[in-house]
Amino acid sequence: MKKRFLSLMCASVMAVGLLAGCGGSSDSSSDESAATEESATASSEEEASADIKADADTSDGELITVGFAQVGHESDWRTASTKSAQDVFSEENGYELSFVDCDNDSAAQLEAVRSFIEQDLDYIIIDPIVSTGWDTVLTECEEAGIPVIVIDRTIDDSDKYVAWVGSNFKTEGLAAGEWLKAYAEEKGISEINAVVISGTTGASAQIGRSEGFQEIADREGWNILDEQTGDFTEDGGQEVMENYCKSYEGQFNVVVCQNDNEAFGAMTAMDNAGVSYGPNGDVVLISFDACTAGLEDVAAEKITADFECNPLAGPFVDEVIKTIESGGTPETEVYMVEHWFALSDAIVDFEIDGEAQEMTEVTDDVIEAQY
Ligand code: GYE
Repeated sequence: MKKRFLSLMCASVMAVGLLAGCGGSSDSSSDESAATEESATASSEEEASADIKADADTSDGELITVGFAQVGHESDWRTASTKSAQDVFSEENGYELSFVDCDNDSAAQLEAVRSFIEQDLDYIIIDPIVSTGWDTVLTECEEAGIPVIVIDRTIDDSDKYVAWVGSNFKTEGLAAGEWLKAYAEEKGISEINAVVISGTTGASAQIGRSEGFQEIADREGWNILDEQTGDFTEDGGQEVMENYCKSYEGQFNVVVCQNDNEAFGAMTAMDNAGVSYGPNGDVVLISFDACTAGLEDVAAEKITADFECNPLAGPFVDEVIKTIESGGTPETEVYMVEHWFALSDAIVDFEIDGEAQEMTEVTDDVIEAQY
């Protein structure tokens, strides 16, 4: 089951999804043969960790060790994501989880991954704060023979990981844009003047949502007055919105927040500035994530539409690991299922790239079932 035996060659092959025969296995004879291909450094590392692993290597009930370098704790979404991983990677389920909250600090995240390598863990899960700057440390993971699974945000400058589980952020941005177009038509809103509060700059969730919405804005000739980052936090959303309320007073009729927590902050700022929002207000308020508190604000006629991003990746990562453990080939890309939410009056027909979208009406049951 240990990843130490994975040769460099096998690790590269896994990155392109041809895992068969190279993945983790509890068969110690195949472990031995692969181990012969390892470098001298890897062999001495193996010796160094032999004591620690001795028990685990010989017992059937050994735990699979997993390190998770989590982005931080900036949002409700993030809390749900962390809980999903902690629920799945429990001792009860055969795992030992090393969890690191990187507090939105990319340097701390690289350090966390390196500490997992030093601890010689079986698997490393990364939710990359930003999408670039990864190839060196992923090469180190590969050299150590540790399979990396990326969740949520993407890594765009390296392919040295076995699988990614997450969402299509550009589709979420396109959904918000196409919905707004249809909604504005239905409500007779003839001109769109939008301000955008974006997520953490350089996070693929920010990049995709911005790109998707911008694509529709460009096509429709909407006016985007400004786009500033709120870092996916409530405080950040409030601060940016306070500035917008001053700088663009009376000029905007749409506010796009790239997550619910930013929307919570933006609402406080608009309340303080006397700006009305929601389905009955002067400003259309669009949000992403659709966490429980976000949907409560849809139900309370504050957020006009909320575009879901599903944080419950844990079971899918478990599946990837189980597949590798049994010598199989995991799916290299797993997309989470997501929904677009509004109250009935704001449910409109729209398409993304010619594909009709279904919207979900927010009811008590829907809120109850959310994370
Ligand atoms: O939208 C936001 C969180 O990466 C999709 O990160 C995730 C985003 C999510 O902070 O709430």
